[in-house]
Amino acid sequence: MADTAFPMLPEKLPDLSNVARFAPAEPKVPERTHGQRQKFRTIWISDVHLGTKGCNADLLIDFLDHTDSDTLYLVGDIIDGWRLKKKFYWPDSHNDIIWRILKRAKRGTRIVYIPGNHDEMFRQFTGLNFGGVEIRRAAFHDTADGRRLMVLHGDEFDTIMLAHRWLAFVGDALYHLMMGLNVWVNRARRALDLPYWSLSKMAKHKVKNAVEFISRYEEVVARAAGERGVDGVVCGHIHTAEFRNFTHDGKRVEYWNDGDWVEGCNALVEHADGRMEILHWPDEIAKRDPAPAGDESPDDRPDERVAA
Ligand SMILES: [Mn+2]
Repeated sequence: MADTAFPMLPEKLPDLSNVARFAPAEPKVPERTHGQRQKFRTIWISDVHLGTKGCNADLLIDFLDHTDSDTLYLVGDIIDGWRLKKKFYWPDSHNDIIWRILKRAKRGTRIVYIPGNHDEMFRQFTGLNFGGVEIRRAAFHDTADGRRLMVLHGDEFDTIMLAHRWLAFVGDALYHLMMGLNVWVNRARRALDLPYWSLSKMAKHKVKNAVEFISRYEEVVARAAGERGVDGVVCGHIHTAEFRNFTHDGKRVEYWNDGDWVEGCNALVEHADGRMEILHWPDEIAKRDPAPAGDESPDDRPDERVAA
């Protein structure tokens, strides 16, 4: 019976049955029912990378419990099938996220899932609807103030797929290491009568390339949107939340990247009037009013005081 539900699932895939055939069990982390949810017209999130240790599941659960929207776009790399194929890692909190997304669909949120390159195995289901989740290759979104935005993951615009921001940081650490190493390399070269050769210069060049890659990626995506005649584009993929204005044939083209839930913990939202905003969720948590007395007041938690 189970197989007939997903007849096209290739056998080589990791067992995603607990994701696909989601059981209506209660989540491990109960949904917060108190307090008002922040209501948006639209929410875009991407690059969650469920199935990896890097995924910031707790923050995303907090986000999902404090927000609501008419439409939710899942802009790709929600589940990291690449990693799951190598090693199955699926803590309860990751299931809790799937549970919350499907619960939203049941509550009436329109959910559009655009698989990315890490969850490309779901692309074969393009056009289908699973539990209220529409699977699309790309989508067009009309904002409340009449702008038409193209929504896609964005991996179709890079060829090397190594544009993640952490690469720049790894590059930076390597650069410093190499600056130290450079001294010794050139001392040795001098002793051997060889000309000076800059190891650090080469490393610096690589870091600069990573930064240039992001900038070039944004231009390429915006140009593609301009060529399609839309007012803007929403994408993810490079783990760098950003808003930029471009011009194509004298017409304004907006570039929006909704960031990620690995390092940035960003979501892109559209307010009721069409105004869009990139949220950095840790900042939103910090802005929150302290919990009402009696609910989570420290006096009620002697254990924590001892621990502190
Ligand atoms: Mn990606």
